[in-house]
Amino acid sequence: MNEQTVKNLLASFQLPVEITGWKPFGHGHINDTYLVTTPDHIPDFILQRKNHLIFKDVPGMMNNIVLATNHIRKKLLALGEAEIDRKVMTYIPDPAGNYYVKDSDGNYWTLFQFVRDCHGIEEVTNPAQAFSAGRAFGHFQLQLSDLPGSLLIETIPNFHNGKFRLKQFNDAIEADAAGRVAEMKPLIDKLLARADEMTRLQDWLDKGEIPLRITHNDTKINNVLYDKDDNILCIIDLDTVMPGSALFDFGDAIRTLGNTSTEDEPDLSRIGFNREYYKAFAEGYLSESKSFLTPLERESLAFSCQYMVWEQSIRFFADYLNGDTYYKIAYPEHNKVRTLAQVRYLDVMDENIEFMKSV
Ligand code: GN1
Ligand code: MG
Repeated sequence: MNEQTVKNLLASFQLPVEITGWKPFGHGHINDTYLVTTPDHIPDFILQRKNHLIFKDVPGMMNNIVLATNHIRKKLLALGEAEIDRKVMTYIPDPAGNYYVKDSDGNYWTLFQFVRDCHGIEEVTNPAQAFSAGRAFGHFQLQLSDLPGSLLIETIPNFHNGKFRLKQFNDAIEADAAGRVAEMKPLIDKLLARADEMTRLQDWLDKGEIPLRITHNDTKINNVLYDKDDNILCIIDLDTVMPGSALFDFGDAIRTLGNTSTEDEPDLSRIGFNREYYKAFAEGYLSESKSFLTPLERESLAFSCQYMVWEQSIRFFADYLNGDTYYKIAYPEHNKVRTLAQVRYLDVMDENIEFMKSV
């Protein structure tokens, strides 16, 4: 991206500030994100190119985000909270009221305020952080629990639908586009063997045995922002805020936070399950969500973690088999390494499942 592009984009948003610089920002696998700095940093901004090959309805997605953030903002105002612009994301509309601008190449760009004096964490390092992450995601679900789901679209249809993900995985095996199936056969069979068990969650949703709620759907720990004293500020990365199951959020958070290493750790011996963080996260989450969770949801929290790791395994795996068309990769075998790391984590989780249920 060059200076003129940045200036043109900011001009389209009619942002009345001088800019002092910009640089790539964050670790997203899907969008392109830039930090745009201003003279006194009050505030700085994030300019983000949304990947419209993945998010096929960017205006619909932005409508979801604006509905959700306005809903939260109204609640914060009613509570008389201070510094609301640090407690919910603030997106900037263009003069016509659109929360995106389209460039001459057909790319969609969005702009939001950078939350000042905040930090995210890539890896939890103590139980207190895990507890507050649980509270943060539980609270986010609670804040959105009275926003009618019918107002929101599915920004990526069937995003955490296990039956749909299984079909994509089977399609990738069938097509064998990158000629990688033979090499991976034992691991493919291992994951397929658990398909019935894992697609139970979607059965419950299909039958209405667990409710659709408005959920975040990408609850990695680095999507929570904290202030300098580690108080929760807000939840970011709202692209996948849409109707979903509360279990998706719980399970996906444990997918990253319960892992003693990263989702793409090449040394499998470093992948373990952190019981202490699991327990702390669950306690934080339940402290916010107990008023709305149903008994089946509560009973299935431990299972949801296995489900989300299985789902992520087959998502990374399908992308590897397809020849790396979805996730950004840092090196050629990255999706294979990610898959192996997720499968190892699933094994480790299985060893801890009785403990997880007991919590
Ligand atoms: C993607 O881009 P990022 O890091 O926010 C993906 C998530 C995956 C995650 C794996 C829209 O999220 O679902 O869990 O990578 N987002 C989308 O790290 O597919
Ligand atoms: Mg994301």
